[in-house]
Amino acid sequence: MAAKRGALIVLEGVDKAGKTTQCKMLVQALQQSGYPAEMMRFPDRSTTIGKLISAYLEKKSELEDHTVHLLFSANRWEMVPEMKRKLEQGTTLVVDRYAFSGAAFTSAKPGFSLDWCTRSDVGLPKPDVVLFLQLSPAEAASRGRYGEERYEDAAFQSAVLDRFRQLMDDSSVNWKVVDASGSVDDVHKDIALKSLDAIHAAQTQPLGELWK
Ligand code: 2DT
Repeated sequence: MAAKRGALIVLEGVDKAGKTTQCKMLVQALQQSGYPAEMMRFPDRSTTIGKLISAYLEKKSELEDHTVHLLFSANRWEMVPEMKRKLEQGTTLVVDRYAFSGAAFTSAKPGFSLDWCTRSDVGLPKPDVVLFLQLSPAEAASRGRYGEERYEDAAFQSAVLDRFRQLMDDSSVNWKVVDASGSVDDVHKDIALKSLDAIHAAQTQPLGELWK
């Protein structure tokens, strides 16, 4: 019998919500419970495209806004064969940011519609669940100063949060809101429960296509 497929689990949220910490904790907890799991993150800065994106984020280079949007998207598409292979082999993928960050961040820039921003990601592997780590701007601010990378300022982050809210109105995506204001362990417990539901559901459902 073919192995049961793994689940595609995405964590999204504004900066400082704890996405990366929670992705790592989730992968470790899943592995310890006997579920094959691996972490991925977007942008994946290790590829040729990822290096262009990384230089842009570090403000070492300038890129036209549409161009960088399409590079972020291409950086997801280039990983799709590997993602599908792993999922089919039964590995659950825990992904730190995905197309939702792509659409939310670019559409927070002047002159970009959410519709245009989702187009280049239509048909990507559809997450079995998108966990949105919710944190108010005040709580995010209380976690310390933003870093020095592009987009790391309070006004832009609040525009991004508005766009995430719009994306969450789309019921074709399985969004689950996680209150990220609690302790790291409490947030982890919530995420782990929601992820196990997604893993079990994925075993009897084919992988979908995003926004299609
Ligand atoms: P981190 O590496 O700290 O997560 O920051 N972004 C990300 C986009 O603008 N478009 C995208 O498609 C993705 C995945 C969010 C990465 C920064 O890049 C932004 C913050």
